[in-house]
Amino acid sequence: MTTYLNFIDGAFVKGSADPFANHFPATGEVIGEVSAAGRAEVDAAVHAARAALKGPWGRMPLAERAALLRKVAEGINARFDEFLAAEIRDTGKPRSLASHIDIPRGAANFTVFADQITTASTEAFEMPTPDGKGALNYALRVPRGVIGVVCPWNLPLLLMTWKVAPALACGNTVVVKPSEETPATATLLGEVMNAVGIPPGVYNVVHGMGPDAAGEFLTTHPGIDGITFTGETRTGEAIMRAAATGVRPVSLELGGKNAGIIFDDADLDATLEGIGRACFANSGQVCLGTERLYVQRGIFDRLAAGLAEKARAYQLGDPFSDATTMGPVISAEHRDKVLRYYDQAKAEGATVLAGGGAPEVGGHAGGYWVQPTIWTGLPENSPVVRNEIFGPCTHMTAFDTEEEAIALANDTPYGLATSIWTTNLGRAHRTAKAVDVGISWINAWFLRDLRTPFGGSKASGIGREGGVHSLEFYSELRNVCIKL
Ligand code: NAD
Ligand code: 6OD
Repeated sequence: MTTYLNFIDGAFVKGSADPFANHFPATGEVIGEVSAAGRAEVDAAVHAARAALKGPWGRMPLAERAALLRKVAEGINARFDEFLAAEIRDTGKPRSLASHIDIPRGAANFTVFADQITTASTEAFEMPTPDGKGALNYALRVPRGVIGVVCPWNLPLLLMTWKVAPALACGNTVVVKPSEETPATATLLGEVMNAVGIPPGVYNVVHGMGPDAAGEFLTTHPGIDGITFTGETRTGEAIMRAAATGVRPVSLELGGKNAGIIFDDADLDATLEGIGRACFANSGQVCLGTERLYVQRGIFDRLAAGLAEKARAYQLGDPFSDATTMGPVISAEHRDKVLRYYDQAKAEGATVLAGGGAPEVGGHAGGYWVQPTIWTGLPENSPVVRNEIFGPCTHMTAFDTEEEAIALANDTPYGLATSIWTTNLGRAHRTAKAVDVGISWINAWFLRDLRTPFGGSKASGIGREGGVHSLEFYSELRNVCIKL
């Protein structure tokens, strides 16, 4: 049994709120206890972060700060296996996935934003003045201050460091509230921060739930200068309301109901591989995943048969085994929610091409398992086709024309991502431009260059992070005008 403590001012401390259990999703076993922060610990974390900002961190030259962030990346890599095991125990995701995506990206976020901040530039303008002597304007990039970082459970280390790394690179300090489901890697990162010499108070972690608990205590705390959040759209709305007090900036990366669009000229094998991952990777618990699939009529049946075969080929089992390709979903509550949609799809008369229920997974009876599932035949206004389910499932609809596919893809309150499959170059560019999302992939899915703008349109979020866009959120530009 591991006890997850809060990390405040460089020390691991017990919280004053009621502790809660941490479960291994593959078996449902209790494997740890989370010491939840009350208002007092959240307050202490915010004060420690403020003090660090005014102390050595605030005075540290940029090159030294960037060098320390590179050491954080090295520190994660040096303890790769510990981070990997911690992430697998918290989420149940297969080792093959976490070792290729979650942990390497957790480290890479620190090197990428160390590079970014050391190469960033700002504007300068010379201007004429009536006395003919002129003036010079230049912009200084200054940190925002103490940043509240609120994270989800689906890619815990990856998504937390995606925010912490640029925030620290810009000279801010942070208080992180990891998801209550996944306390482990944020806590372990505290040890790395201490080991590599990040000053106390720069990186703080408070554990607990969201509403009326650590999440809300943090986002409503007047000592927080900006909030970055990834999670559900409804939570994003609550956080935006909290941020309105004191006019604090927010960056919101929210939910999606992403459409995949497959034209009949697509390379079928490449499409099946890419779209298979888009529908089922991480048991469908990826905000960028494809839960609506629009397929041109000429290849619909072949695509449906191929995808159903892919769904049935997933190996559900021990997440620590290299043979396992799909883990459970995160919690009993989430499994029940996903299975309610599975039942609703059947009740509404969907044709189930694969899965559709809860599997038996040998030796893992208490785990939170659901089958990878494919439906056809539901109307576009079905809640199964409209709501984000966040499970390993997708609904397929046939279309005839490019215009029809674009209209279907855009008929959603969300606007996070799309994955378009075609070998027609003109059609690829037209469709990528016409689908109202923040991220369009063509003949690819979740192919990430961390310098690119990342974020959603409509109900999928506000703002862009990534590369210079992260610097724009995590710093402010102060214009200096000097009369010559
Ligand atoms: P969630 O919104 O339930 O929780 C996210 C975090 O917010 C947790 O730490 C939670 O404790 C906290 N929280 C909840 N209520 C709060 C409140 N009132 N005040 C402050 N904090 C609060 O999301 P989740 O279930 O952890 O994650 C899944 C969701 O995240 C999905 O909707 C998914 O699409 C979305 N997501 C989006 C992106 C993106 O980049 N757009 C990435 C990953 C996940
Ligand atoms: O790759 C990233 O940087 C990122 N933010 C991925 C988000 C995945 C959502 O589940």
